[in-house]
Amino acid sequence: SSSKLPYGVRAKNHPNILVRKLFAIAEAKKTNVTVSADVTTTKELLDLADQLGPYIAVLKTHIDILSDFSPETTTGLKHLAQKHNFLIFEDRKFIDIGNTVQKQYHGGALRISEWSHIINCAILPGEGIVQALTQTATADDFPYGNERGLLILAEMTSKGSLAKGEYTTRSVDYARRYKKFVMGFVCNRALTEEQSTETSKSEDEDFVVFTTGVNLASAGDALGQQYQTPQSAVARGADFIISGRGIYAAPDPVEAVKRYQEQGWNAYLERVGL
Ligand code: BMP
Repeated sequence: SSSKLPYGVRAKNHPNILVRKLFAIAEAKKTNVTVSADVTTTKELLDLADQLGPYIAVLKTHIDILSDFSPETTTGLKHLAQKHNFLIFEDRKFIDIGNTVQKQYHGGALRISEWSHIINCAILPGEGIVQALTQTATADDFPYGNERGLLILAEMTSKGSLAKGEYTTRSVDYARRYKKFVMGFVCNRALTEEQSTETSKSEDEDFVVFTTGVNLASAGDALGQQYQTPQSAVARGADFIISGRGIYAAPDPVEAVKRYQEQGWNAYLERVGL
């Protein structure tokens, strides 16, 4: 399966231009780390992005937790993404009818389509949510064309998560149906062998796996979060490991991100046999 192939090979063959860019960044910077920058002021967010930028492939935001969000927040983020060569992933988890999510994604108060390369959605509403977001991002008048992608939230890390079974299988079905915009999944393992009666794996299929809940120092939190190490996440199929508090809440976040980078990268080299 594609998870045994080096990022560079996957970059070369991939039909999606944003995925090519993502793999190229990983290869160039030797990192598969996504930092989940869950801080609550613009200054903290931009400082973190500037400090950690050299060691990460992707910066994940929850833009609605900032107490002082303004256009300066996203101008700053875009500038730092260019300076350090990383992508931005707004973890908005769209979950509504198609007509609503189109307006939440493109335009609105947060203007997410303008600054976030990667977005995600849950498929609780059914296939229509993926269809609607794909329609917006592939329209002739959509200004950011090939530089945007969608991850389907196919599983969750929290205790008792209901994102399993048929929900997860359907996530794979919809990804296969809307490959033009869907670049992969947020999930806890490789889903490439997931098969339903409706869709089956195609030869050229190469979905990207982002895994959250990565932490070297803790097994979980008091609110149901469940952690694993970079090594175990990558061995189970993560192409990109997402860590929040393990990095930004460490005594020295730069020292911490370098540790996650090294461990995530070594686990990747081991998985692909390099
Ligand atoms: P932390 O590493 O501090 O536990 O943060 C995890 C991040 O990943 C949070 O931003 C959370 O919203 C997100 N996340 C998660 O923890 N589990 C999931 O299943 C999906 C997520 O997006």
